[in-house]
Amino acid sequence: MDKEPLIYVDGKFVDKSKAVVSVFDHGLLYGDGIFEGIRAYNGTVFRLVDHINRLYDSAKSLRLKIPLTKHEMTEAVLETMRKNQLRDAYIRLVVTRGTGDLGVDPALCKSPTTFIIAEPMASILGPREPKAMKMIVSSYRRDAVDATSHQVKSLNYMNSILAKMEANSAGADDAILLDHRGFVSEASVTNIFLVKDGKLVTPSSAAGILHGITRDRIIRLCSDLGLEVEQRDVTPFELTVADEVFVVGTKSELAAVVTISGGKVGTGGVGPITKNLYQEFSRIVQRPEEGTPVYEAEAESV
Ligand code: PXG
Repeated sequence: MDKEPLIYVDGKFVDKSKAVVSVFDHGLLYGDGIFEGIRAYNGTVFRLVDHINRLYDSAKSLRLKIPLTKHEMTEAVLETMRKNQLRDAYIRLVVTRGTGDLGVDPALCKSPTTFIIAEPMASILGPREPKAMKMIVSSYRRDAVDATSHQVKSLNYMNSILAKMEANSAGADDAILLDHRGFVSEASVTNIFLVKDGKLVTPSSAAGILHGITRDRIIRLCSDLGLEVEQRDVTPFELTVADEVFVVGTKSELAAVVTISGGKVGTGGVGPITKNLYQEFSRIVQRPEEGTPVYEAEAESV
């Protein structure tokens, strides 16, 4: 049998078939935990520092005490990449509240469970065109900022899952969610941008969005390219009259939205600004200075 992938579980590397957590883990019983989805491109973990900082912010907001320092967590991620000899990968880093009893009280959980999975994954970015997606506007509203807000990257994804199922039933690729006020928030696992008259607009944190690391990098890219980006409330009307709409996230990278609830976005094809940002972003992710090197020889040469 081929060698199994190695998974980091609470400080040890174990075979995939033996990587398990307790049925009493509150991450499973109550969704009480946090995670990060991270990508590595050609031996560099893209914006690892940002992901680690966001993880610790999520932990702080839930008063979850991660038993590792940021430095130790960074090393654990890099070591998981090395143990599996990966260069282009998707990394899932999860910290749960740990095992407790059959009650919701986190105070009864002894210590957090940490696991890290790294799997080979090639980028879909390239010199040509982004993927074209058909979206719907979900009938489910994004969780409110004073509820299970997506500003915390928690293990509670039911809101996104319901929207995704609705998209599946409608034959669409994904769903855009509105916030409780009726403004556009984000898609199930991506942040959203629209282009109108050469300017970009993206929902601000008032809409309860996750502060996406890809979103952040795209905003900086736009500023480098001299493109204006407004972060503010976005109405559903604005989506219907946008010239271009695109979504961004670690796993999906950058994808064009060509229809929304059956209506064409702009001319119904991939717009020029979306295409340009996609091509620029495909170059950015390959740069060593955009992340943390996995292998020593590369660390020395940077
Ligand atoms: N919004 C939400 C709600 C997310 O979960 C993003 C935006 C994009 O953020 P980043 O930092 O990745 O640019 C996410 C991303 C997946 C997957 O399979 C992605 C996420 C969570 C779960 C699954 O693509 N998070």
